[in-house]
Amino acid sequence: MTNDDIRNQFPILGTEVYGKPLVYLDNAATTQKPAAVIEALSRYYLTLNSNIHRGAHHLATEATEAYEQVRRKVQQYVNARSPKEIVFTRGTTESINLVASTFAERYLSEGDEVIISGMEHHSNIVPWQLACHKKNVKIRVIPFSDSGELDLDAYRSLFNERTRLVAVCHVSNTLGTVNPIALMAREAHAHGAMIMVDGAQAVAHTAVDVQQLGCDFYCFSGHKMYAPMGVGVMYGREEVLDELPPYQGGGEMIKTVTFDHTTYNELPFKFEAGTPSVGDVLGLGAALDFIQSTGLDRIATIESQLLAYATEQLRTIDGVQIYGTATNKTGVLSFNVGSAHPYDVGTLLDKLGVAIRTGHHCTQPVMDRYGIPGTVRASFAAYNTMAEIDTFIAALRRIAPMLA
Ligand code: C6P
Repeated sequence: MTNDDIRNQFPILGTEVYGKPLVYLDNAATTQKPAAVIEALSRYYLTLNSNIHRGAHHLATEATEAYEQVRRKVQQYVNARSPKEIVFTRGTTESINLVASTFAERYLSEGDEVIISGMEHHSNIVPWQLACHKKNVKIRVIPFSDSGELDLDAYRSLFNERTRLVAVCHVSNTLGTVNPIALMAREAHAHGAMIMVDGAQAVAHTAVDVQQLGCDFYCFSGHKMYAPMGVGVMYGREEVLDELPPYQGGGEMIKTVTFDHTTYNELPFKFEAGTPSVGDVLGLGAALDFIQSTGLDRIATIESQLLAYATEQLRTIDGVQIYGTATNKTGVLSFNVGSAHPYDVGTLLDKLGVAIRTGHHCTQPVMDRYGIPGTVRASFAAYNTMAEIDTFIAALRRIAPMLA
């Protein structure tokens, strides 16, 4: 496996921490950024900075065109039918809040039900609680097995005539499980419900075709796919988005305003109130170029090789317990070392230059399911190497006896 050509595009990977080369294995939290993305950001502020969709001048026209071009790139990347279906947000969290709030207003009433899964990130639990609480709507939860796979029989049994929506992650940020979205979408539609997919952990690791998946909404963040922080996407089917009320009011989302009445702009602008983060959107465009020039297939192959090797190596360390062993997994590896607190493991790994995440990973119900306070989580990206896995495993081997 050679990926020097990928690695060399990421300036930060040359960093040293505590005098040791950085081994960055916290990619599910956020990926590092290739030089092309950083350059796209600074190019915007150096040469193009202006507000979009409203200026009559050259810079504003150029910036607007560049921004709308990224929308078309995203449309192609997820195979949406139209750029009108791509709404720029600040990230997955804002995308899901947008869907939950507007969907509830338009489609939910007292006694209705929404299905989520037991492995959701808090971002795909709390917005539904907020929306459902207001309308007296019940939330039902799909359980999952010890290996971290959703119980699909239980899923089928949760539907009834009051089910309006399923909200589920494509990939679990804690367990790495890839959920069978196409199948789950068929089931939801057969029961007259819609489906919203949290794609935060999927979109940089596996091909996403919203039409093939059959989802009504698909939400993701730029910063987990090599793009800057501060930009995300809410894909929604045009027919559904047309039916939804606006999320926030302000400039750009209107057609006409009087003190008595406002008419709303067409899609997707109806959902993009105020000045967007134009530079970050352009950075997202550069990140998509990076992914496409590298090849998503190649990225997925590298990450699955890293996952297989790291899993095999981890299993050779006494007392290690892995959480999430689904057959269909992406490069996320959650584990504990004996009864050591995950935070202690993380702190010691950090001192040896290895960056991983510890804690509940914003999935407290997953921790409750296993009866643990948290896990240590290593997560991989296309620039990681087998040598880095060796460093990580050697560091763990060194600290394991200290924690026993
Ligand atoms: N997970 C992690 O370390 P934002 O913060 O809006 O970009 O993404 C929220 C989010 C939603 N869904 C899933 C499945 C996620 O993994 C995340 C973010 C990070 O796992 C930070 S908690």
